[in-house]
Amino acid sequence: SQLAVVAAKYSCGAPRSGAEYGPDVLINSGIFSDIQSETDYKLTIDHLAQNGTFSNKVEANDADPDTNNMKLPRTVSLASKQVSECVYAHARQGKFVMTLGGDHSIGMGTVTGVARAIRERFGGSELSVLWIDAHADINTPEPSPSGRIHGMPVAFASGLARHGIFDWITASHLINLKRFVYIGLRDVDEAEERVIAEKGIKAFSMEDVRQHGIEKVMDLALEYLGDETPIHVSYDIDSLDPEWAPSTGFPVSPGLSLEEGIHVSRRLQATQNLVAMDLVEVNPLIESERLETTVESARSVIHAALGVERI
Ligand code: DIR
Ligand code: MN
Ligand code: MN
Ligand code: MN
Repeated sequence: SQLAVVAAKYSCGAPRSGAEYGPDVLINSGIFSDIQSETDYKLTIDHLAQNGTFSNKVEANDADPDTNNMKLPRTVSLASKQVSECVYAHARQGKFVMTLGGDHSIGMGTVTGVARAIRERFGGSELSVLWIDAHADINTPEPSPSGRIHGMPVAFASGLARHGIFDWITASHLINLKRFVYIGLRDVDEAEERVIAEKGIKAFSMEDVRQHGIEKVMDLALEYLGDETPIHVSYDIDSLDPEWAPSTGFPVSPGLSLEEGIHVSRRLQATQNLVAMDLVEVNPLIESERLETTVESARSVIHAALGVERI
């Protein structure tokens, strides 16, 4: 089987830079050499970045002025379009796609690319998405408190938010919020709470995890999606407690323990329906002295999802 790694080196959706260095830090830590030596995955790596270079945060300027309260919308649109096309091309061929971020605005690219590939491969059937995150990332532009698009990918990928600047997102790209589950939420904006309630989106907050345990939460999440569906997991490293993932832009305590995070991956691997994964928001410029801890955690959740468990 084939594993397509996509290094999405962008931070244009976030308020500060650093996440664009995440993919190289993860790759250089050797996480894929283990996978190659312990599995029979054939592996390729694509490197994507703004203008072929790192997308160090570009200040909003005349070329990309704030629009509808969005910061750097043209830059982010181009970045996520590149991600979507690259991910689509791999997923279309039946490869497992592992995208490394990058800020989470790239999630708008990954899930739309995979959703489109799944529709084509399986005669119109829809992708299921698990969004593992402290945040809901479902702000529409106007009510967004920050205007930063890393807080909006779910809104754009589901068609809840639309804008001419993002006109590359067509019906074939859209994900269905009825086939979507959150795990780990604990920092959700008011307008996001309303949307989640109105649309009846399945959401397991951090409180739910504490109350029922991660095993039960995964039982319910997988039961909700059913076992006849391809699954994409978009894993924000900030879903983990800052103890395990300090090097990220918006750490929120208390979060998932590393063990709980690994459990999520293991359960997804066991379904045999996992077709794609994102691991985003590793920012080497934050809490740099504890970057190693963050990278180790990312490595563990990635390995567990691919069925490579370290002794
Ligand atoms: C907030 C923060 N909901 C926003 N979002 C973050 O800006 O839309 N997402 N930090 O990761
Ligand atoms: Mn996120
Ligand atoms: Mn987050
Ligand atoms: Mn974010």
